[in-house]
Amino acid sequence: MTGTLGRSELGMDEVSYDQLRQLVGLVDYDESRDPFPVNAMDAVVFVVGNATQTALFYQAAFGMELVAYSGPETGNTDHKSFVLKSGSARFVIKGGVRPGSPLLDHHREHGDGVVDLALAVPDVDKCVEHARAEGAIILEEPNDVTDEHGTIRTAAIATYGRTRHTLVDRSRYTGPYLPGYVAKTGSYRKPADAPKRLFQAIDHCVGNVELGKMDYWVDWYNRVMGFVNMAEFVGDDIATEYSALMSKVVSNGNHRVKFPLNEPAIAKKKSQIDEYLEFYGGPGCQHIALATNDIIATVTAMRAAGVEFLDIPDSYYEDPELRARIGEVRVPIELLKENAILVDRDEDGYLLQIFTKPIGDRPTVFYEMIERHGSLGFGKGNFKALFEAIEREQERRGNL
Ligand code: TYF
Ligand code: FE
Repeated sequence: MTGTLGRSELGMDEVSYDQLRQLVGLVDYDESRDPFPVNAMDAVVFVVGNATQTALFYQAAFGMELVAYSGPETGNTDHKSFVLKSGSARFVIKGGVRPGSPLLDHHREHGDGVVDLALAVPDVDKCVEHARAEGAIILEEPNDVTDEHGTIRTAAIATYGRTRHTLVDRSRYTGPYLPGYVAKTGSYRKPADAPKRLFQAIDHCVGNVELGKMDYWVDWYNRVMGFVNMAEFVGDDIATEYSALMSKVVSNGNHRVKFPLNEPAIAKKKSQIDEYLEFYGGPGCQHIALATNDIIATVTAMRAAGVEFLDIPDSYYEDPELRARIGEVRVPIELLKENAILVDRDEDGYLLQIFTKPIGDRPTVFYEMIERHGSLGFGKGNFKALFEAIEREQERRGNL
């Protein structure tokens, strides 16, 4: 049920509703009683040390398409900003130009990272009024921004760390991104045999918060944004046994937007979440999961471009218990093994997933590629193998 949501709000101009349902695991829900209706992610906004080169990385290694730009040539003397798309997913990459740019201060403190998980909403004012009543920090009051392409209404609220949620209503706007941006295609040329896209949508964005703060932020998303708790979580048991983290997942009503939240747990080893908090300089976005309908093609192209993924030991694939539990999946298990792709099955179906190593200089942000076939989960059956693989990397960095 799409309710009153329009095509573009759901990202349907690029990817159909039925495709999205499969890709990110949508469920039906009654939108009429939602105090804070959210349509989709509008964009993931990054601040990086070199936006010019990072924008090339996302074109060459993630197959994204450059669509818009703002910078000194367009009258924005403070920073450069590149807008990239893949299906319904939009990334915005910003880097400071002038030495006095606030983005450079942010980068000095946090390194490359996510500053904004922007949300497409049908009614910015309704969301802000609800958020205010629930005590959220309003960073930017609702306001219209207009140019020759129409009007965008935006506002912004603060979430964990220095991360924000900008709320965007672009229903009266036809420009390439926001006022101040010009349409731009890159000089990058992808290989002739490259797939059309390597991913179609953003599946989930994960936040790392401080020890003891996970439940605070789960409650915050419940109250401020009307998000619901999803079934999957990493509790005390898994935390002490092998993960050294606790995790719960909140999502909007139809699961289009899903935010897992992690906190470190006291365990035998130093938590990967503590490593993140130390190197990011506080809470922030840890990983973004990108939905693909052909994970083999996606991973093949990304590997060819030099992206490194976590190594998974052969024993994972040779485990007879895994083989029995997984049954038949789209890809032969030998091919999964060759590519280090993980597989999990639950009552609704199965999923294939793989994780990159941290993509920047600091051991902070990484990516997950996910191919869903009915499963609405996050790969609970893989947590042990995954966390062991992450810890091996942590050890190689000298941070375990
Ligand atoms: O998003 C998830 O829940 C999965 C598993 O530090 C996961 O991708 C959870 C925590 C973590 C890394 C991966
Ligand atoms: Fe994930």
